[in-house]
Amino acid sequence: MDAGEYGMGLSAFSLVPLNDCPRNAYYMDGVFAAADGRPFVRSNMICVFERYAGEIGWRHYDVNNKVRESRPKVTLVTRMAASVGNYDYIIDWEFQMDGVIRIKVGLTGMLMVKGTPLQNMNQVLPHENTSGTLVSENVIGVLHDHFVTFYLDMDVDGPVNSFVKVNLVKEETSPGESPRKSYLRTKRHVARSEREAQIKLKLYDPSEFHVVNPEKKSRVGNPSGYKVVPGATAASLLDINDPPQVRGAFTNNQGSCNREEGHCGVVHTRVPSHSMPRGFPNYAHCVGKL
Ligand SMILES: [Cu+2]
Repeated sequence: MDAGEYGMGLSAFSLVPLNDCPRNAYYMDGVFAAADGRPFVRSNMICVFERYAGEIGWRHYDVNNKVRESRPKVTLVTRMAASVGNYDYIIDWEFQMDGVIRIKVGLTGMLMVKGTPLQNMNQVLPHENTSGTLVSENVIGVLHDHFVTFYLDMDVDGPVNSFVKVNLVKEETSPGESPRKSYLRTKRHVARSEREAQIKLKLYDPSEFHVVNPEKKSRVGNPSGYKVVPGATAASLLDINDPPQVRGAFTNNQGSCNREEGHCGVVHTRVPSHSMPRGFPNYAHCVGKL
């Protein structure tokens, strides 16, 4: 939507102090370009705040030595809200003290609905496709999906970054080798092409996705990098040649990298329309540069 017909940034409007963000938030204005190129300001476009939600940042209890330590979790949050038609997208970037960066997309506003003569679900004929469920008399919440995509230029410790798929695989022991039948090991694969960097998530073929700088090593020789962790994701069920799918081909995979443009990454989230998300259950994450 950022570069599409609506414009996520252009659809962003002023936040409501105290209601959209907590009372310790600092608000920042946004500068936009009008159709004639002139700049104009919208106030309170982004809020920045520290969140202390009573959660644990780190803790450990050493049973043997009876040593107990705990750190509170304090997170720096930046938030904006884009009102695109009937929907309001709330986009949070969270920066944790342990280095984790979390992107959350919340969806609120008004439901996507259509009118119907139906007043109760008991009036639906056995094989009738209503394209959703009644949310009120004569109103159907229409089944559809939202895919949210992010592009990030990671530049981890410099511009020379690699995208690494770390596949978790099952190894089987030889007969008599061990009472164990199987164990886990990792297989690293550095993507050499955009095609190799495409991600299709599979529950029984799990992978981690790392963006590393192979030229910057830690004291013990590991490359510096970030792990990209997909949140709630969904694959498109449409036929790959269906016109909406051709137009939205970025949903063919759950992640990808673009070598020429020097950035990469999508992982999508799907939001069924008639079940309004509570809070921020839907996450989108990003992958970095090849
Ligand atoms: Cu929708």
